[in-house]
Amino acid sequence: MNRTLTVEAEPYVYEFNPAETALVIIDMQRDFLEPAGFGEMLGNDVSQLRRTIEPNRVLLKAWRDAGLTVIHTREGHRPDLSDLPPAKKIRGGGTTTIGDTGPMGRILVRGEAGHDIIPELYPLPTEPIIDKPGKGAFFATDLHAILQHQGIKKLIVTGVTTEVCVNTTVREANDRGYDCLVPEDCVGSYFPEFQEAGLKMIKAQGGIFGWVTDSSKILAVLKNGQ
Ligand code: TIU
Repeated sequence: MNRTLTVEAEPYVYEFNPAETALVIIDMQRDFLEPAGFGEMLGNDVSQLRRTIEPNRVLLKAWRDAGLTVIHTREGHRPDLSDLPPAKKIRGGGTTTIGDTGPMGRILVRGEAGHDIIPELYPLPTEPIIDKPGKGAFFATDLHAILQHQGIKKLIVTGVTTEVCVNTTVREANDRGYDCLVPEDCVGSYFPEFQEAGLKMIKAQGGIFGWVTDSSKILAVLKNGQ
């Protein structure tokens, strides 16, 4: 699919060539989304994130069916924790922190069950997974190189959480010259007020960081564009 499609979005229409656009799914990991995971252990309401699973599943299927580029990310650290900043390890002052044993293995450690992506959105072997130590998907990863090698110029960014890893990634992408579109039903926050503010911040001031839409609008143009 190598032609320009136009999606209704805010603050104005978003134009993209699907062949040059990647679907980037941020941190849909078991520890953030599953009941009894690290997120819920910290007292968060995971249902606020779980409502994004079905719209992400549908969008991912449509993107795959159209033969387009999909990238997944996971937040986490090496088992020896050598890439874990001491400040991140102690932040929050909790008794159980990153690297300790949690409900689904060592918390946010690569290779542990809780660190992996939820089964509903599990990556295909052909889809790169970016293992990132920070909130943004560009910091200390090869994401930018992978996108450049594949001729990707625009990103549709989904996943969790809206105001943390999604916003940080959109800001990093924007500074690197990518136009980002965020489907609001495919991103989630534990906090409804941050969901709202996180989306407003992206589309304010003429799309200072990017565009916001609903996945149904992307699905509609993909279908018509085929
Ligand atoms: N992926 C991501 O957003 N990581 C977080 O730590 N999010 C929180 O909201 N805590």
